Amino acid sequence: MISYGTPLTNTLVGTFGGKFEKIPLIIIGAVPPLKRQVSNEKKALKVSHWMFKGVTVESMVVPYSNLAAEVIDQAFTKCWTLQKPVYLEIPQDVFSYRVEEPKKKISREYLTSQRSELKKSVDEIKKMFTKSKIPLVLVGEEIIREDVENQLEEFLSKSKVKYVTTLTGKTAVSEKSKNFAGVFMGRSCTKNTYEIIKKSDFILCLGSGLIQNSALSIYMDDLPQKEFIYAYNGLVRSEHFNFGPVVMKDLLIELKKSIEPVSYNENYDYVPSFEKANFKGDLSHDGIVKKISQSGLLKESITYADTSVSLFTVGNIRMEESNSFICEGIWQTRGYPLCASIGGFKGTSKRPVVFLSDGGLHNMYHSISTHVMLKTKCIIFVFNNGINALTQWHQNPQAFEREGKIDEFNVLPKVDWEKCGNSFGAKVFNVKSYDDLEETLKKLKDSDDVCLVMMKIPQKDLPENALWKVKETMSFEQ
Ligand SMILES: Cc1ncc(C[n+]2csc(CCOP(=O)(O)OP(=O)(O)O)c2C)c(N)n1
Ligand SMILES: [Mg+2]
Repeated sequence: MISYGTPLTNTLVGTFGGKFEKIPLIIIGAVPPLKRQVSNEKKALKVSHWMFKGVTVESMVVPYSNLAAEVIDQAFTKCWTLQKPVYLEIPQDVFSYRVEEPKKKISREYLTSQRSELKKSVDEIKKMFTKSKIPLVLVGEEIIREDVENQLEEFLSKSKVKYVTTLTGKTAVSEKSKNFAGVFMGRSCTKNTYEIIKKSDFILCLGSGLIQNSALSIYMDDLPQKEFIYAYNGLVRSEHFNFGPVVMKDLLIELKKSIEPVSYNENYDYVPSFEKANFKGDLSHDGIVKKISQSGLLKESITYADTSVSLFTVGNIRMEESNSFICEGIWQTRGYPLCASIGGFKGTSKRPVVFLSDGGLHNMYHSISTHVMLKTKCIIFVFNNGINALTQWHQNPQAFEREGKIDEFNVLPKVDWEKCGNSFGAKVFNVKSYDDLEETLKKLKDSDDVCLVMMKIPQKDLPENALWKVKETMSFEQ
């Protein structure tokens, strides 16, 4: 529920995200009485239901009449059926109006596939599988939103097709299977993952609306030409056709029946690049992530990753459980995992493990207080490199070379994070070496506190799979 003015405009971007990613949000805008809105029009910013039209599937004013109950039920049903946001505007004079209780329970109006469109889709996909030498499936976030993880697992294990997930689709399916070939991060993929994506001649994208990401330099355009079929949002399409409505669940069931098992001549086994890290000298992104994932701490918890160079390492952790990883693969608000983990904890009761950048901590440190209040037992691992590394990586990656200089404006102000964490009631650990990290990890397992772990890493450390950008600029300069 949001009040009139700036709070409402602030929610527009998030609501758009909800529409794109399929999140059933109900936004209730509390606005002044219609009469006052009209007289205020010239003075105040007019936020109304029409602004929400483009970012929701239903946006309406709740009327001061017998229709109110019906309008509300209609909006809720649409929100639940399409799994997308709706906006209900309630003028102040309607607040005290009593509405009837709903006559029946709100339920999802099930969307159905058109059988002939479903058949055409399966035929086209089958044709491509038969023709292709190296087929690949790219799995995205809609698999979780549509609750079809089991149907997808069954199709994948029967067809033996190799699969990669997007960052937002990470853990939609098992990462333990031999057919799992990693997470797509453009040129920052782990070697074998990039290899199979580059070489495959046919990619079937299942439920992946969010693939490319300019903030992280994740582009499909870097790859050689290949055939794609996309199944997303009730449609199955390629350059040559567009079929629908085809519901994901129906499609997966039919694909399981129709696609013959495939085999590959080469080995594309998934090996995260951080596996090569050793535990000598200074802490590094890769070494830290390797040590934490080996410790078993991530089991039975949910991992949240920040918008930062660390995402290139954290995104490659092979997760033990399905639906256990959350990252903001497209909207890019750094620091958001500190807030998202509060919602994740309320929804699952699972202990949040947050991988945060120091810039992210600067942005959202006040959320530690909410974690403490709600007893989330959140563990916050902070990559304390003292700089805006991702920004620097984009602007001038040569700064990361031995002789390079980090730009002044990318150096973060120093903060006494120990005092900050303590003042909110968190337990703070300062980690400067792998021995410190190992000791801390032992303490974290049994701790019931919200723990802030400040990990000191050199300014110029980058994950192994982010180094390509530094090397590329070097050869370009020569
Ligand atoms: C709220 C917000 N402000 C600014 C940005 C732009 N931005 C993206 S990454 C980044 C710097 C990253 O530095 P840090 O958060 O410390 O992560 P690092 O790459 O150093 O691990 C900035 C400023 C953003 N994405 N979100
Ligand atoms: Mg930083």
